[in-house]
Amino acid sequence: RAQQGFTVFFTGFSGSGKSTIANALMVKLMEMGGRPVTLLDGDIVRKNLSSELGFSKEHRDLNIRRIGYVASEITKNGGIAICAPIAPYAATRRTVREEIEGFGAFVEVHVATSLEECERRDRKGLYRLAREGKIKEFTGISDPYDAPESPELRLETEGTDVDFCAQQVLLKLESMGLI
Ligand code: GGZ
Repeated sequence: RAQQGFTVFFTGFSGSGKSTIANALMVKLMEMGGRPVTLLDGDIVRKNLSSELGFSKEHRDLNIRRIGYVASEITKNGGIAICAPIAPYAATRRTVREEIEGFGAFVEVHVATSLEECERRDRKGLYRLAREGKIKEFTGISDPYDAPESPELRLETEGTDVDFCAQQVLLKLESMGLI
């Protein structure tokens, strides 16, 4: 019997390392062969699928619902979807989970890099702009983030490298019987 499809859904602050870990995971899953792997990264989705959306609650929810829909189709067809948006609202993540669990597994991974650490790194200079009020509704600074209460996996990224984090996800997928 063909293995069921699944979605790995990363959530965390801007600059937490979601994209980097998601990319490393994608490479590892592709190397294993078998099922097609699709990465729905925050930036890529915002450019190609949600280009008209901003960062109000309504627009973020719509963005996440779109990602969830695409991931559910991939999961339904037996593929692997990797999503990496901030997805700040717990209720919206739950909706997406329910939609996807109708077709396969939903693996929520909290990239738990603290806000302090994300702001200290400030790789893109966005936190500074948010502190200066030049970016409004910035997650963690002037907009909410509901930390997941019971994700399938929580990654503590501080002091660990990307490869180790991606490996933790693979181990979780193995323990769930998905790979
Ligand atoms: C949060 C923002 C904002 C605001 C622009 N709040 O580090 P980045 O740059 O590449 O990741 C962030 C990205 C967030 O988009 P998502 O689609 O993942 O968000 S959500 O799930 O809430 O829909 C950041 C950039 O967009 N960015 N303005 N106000 N992040």
